[in-house]
Amino acid sequence: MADGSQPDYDSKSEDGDNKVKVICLGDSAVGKSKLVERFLMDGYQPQQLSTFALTLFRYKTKVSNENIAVDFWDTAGQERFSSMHPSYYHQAHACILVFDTTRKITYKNLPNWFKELRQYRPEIPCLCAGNKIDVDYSITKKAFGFPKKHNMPFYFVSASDGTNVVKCFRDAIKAAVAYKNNSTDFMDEIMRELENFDLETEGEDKSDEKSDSGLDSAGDSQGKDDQATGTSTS
Ligand SMILES: Nc1nc2c(ncn2[C@@H]2O[C@H](COP(=O)(O)OP(=O)(O)O)[C@@H](O)[C@H]2O)c(=O)[nH]1
Ligand SMILES: [Mg+2]
Repeated sequence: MADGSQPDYDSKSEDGDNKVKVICLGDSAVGKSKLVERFLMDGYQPQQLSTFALTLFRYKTKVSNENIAVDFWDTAGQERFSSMHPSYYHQAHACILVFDTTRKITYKNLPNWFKELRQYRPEIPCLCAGNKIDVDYSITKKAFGFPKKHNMPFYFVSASDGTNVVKCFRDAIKAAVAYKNNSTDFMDEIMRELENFDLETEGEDKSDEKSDSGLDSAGDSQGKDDQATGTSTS
């Protein structure tokens, strides 16, 4: 580490904890860094990986009684170039795909990020977060087709006021640990939990007939490759 090289996530941490790596992906300025900061608040020790201009934040926790050291990786803005250095994906155990609910383009770009993720990490659990809902809470009445289509847990979040941030990151950690420990049904479990989970806002009418948000159309209609990941029955 001191030389700026990457930690090895196959081995245990210095104090014997199981180690997982969680990455955030999405366009520039969607709030990836702020979300990590919000989740960690004061309990983090950022470490600089000079070689790759990346920062990682180590967070110690427990999942089902196992001590876990989680490294959240953050970029130094490389996402501006619409793709990440392969080292960012290397050995990652879970990914949070983030978009900005106030900027459609960041939602439309999700399939591109997802595609790149799958090139490097075909199997890892992926969660989706629509950030900045504090700007306009009515956005949470809209439906977003992309996460549903890929069977990803979806969270409306706000790094500014903290809505759902802990929930989303805890689920990402659980998914990462389950993936590393070769457990199979963790996503089902998270999805089931989410079905009984409501955003704590002044939700008056919860009709089932949410129409898909107009945000969705462009990105999805041309996403032919989306189907590849959809079903695999054999
Ligand atoms: N209103 C609002 N602004 C946010 C929120 N999260 C991030 N921002 C702002 O969005 C900008 C980009 O955030 P940053 O975390 O640097 O984005 P990143 O490039 O994805 O890491 C900053 O000016 C943040 O203050 C949020 O939940 N609500
Ligand atoms: Mg950032």
